[in-house]
Amino acid sequence: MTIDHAHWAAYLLAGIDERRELQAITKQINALGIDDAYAIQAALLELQLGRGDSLAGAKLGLTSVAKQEQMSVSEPVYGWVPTSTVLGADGVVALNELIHPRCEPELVFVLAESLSGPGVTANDVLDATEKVVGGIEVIDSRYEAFSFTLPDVIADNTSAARVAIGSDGIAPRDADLTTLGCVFDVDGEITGTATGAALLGDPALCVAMLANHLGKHGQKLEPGWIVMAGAATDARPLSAGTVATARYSHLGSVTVTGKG
Ligand code: 0L1
Ligand code: MG
Repeated sequence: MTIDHAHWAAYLLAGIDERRELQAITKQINALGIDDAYAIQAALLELQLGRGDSLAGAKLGLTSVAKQEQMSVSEPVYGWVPTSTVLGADGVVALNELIHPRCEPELVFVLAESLSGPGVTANDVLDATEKVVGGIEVIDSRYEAFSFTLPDVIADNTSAARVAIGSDGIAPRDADLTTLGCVFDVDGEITGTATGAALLGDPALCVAMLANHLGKHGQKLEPGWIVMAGAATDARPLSAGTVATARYSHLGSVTVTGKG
């Protein structure tokens, strides 16, 4: 079966623009494979870039074993970070622009050099990184009830919606990223704690996997880009008045606030 990538990309973009929950693609066609899902994701990005957005970076999702087991997968998913989705330092999230957002802490690599797979290692990632900062990603699946299969969420750019980036960073070898800790606090309640090792053993390895994935498609990670390594704790709903803070060892804190 031939999948019309442009059609499904426009379908997803309408969900983003109109802040409308969509029926999952796999409820409408039963043969959506991973390669077609990434092709829809690429077509969606092309539409966004075609109307003036630019690329601020890339992201991984499903890099914690817990999240992979929930979805019965053994591979992360990869997506893009359009510049229009990067928040200012205040971390205010306008909820009238989103559908049913959730927030999750992220380790973010800021690259000084390009990374081009195949064969990229965790050490190569550290060599190419200017700094590591803390962040909070806001994910907002375009699908009804945040319910999807793996190909659906890949096509939907891995639910990417917004990201707040911390201002305090460290050089990548100034701390052991596997033991770097995060406490995620939502409205005064600690909802999750994790160390970097929760991300497939090493956050730098996750970034290497992304560079190697892109290499298969003739793409690379570019200098100046931000790269989210994935969330180590569960995402939490972001509602009007919700204040979520990720407190990192070595990296300071990042806060997002839901503005109704
Ligand atoms: O950034 C992420 O980890 C999202 C991965 C896709 C699954 C989800 O939307 O929860
Ligand atoms: Mg994420």
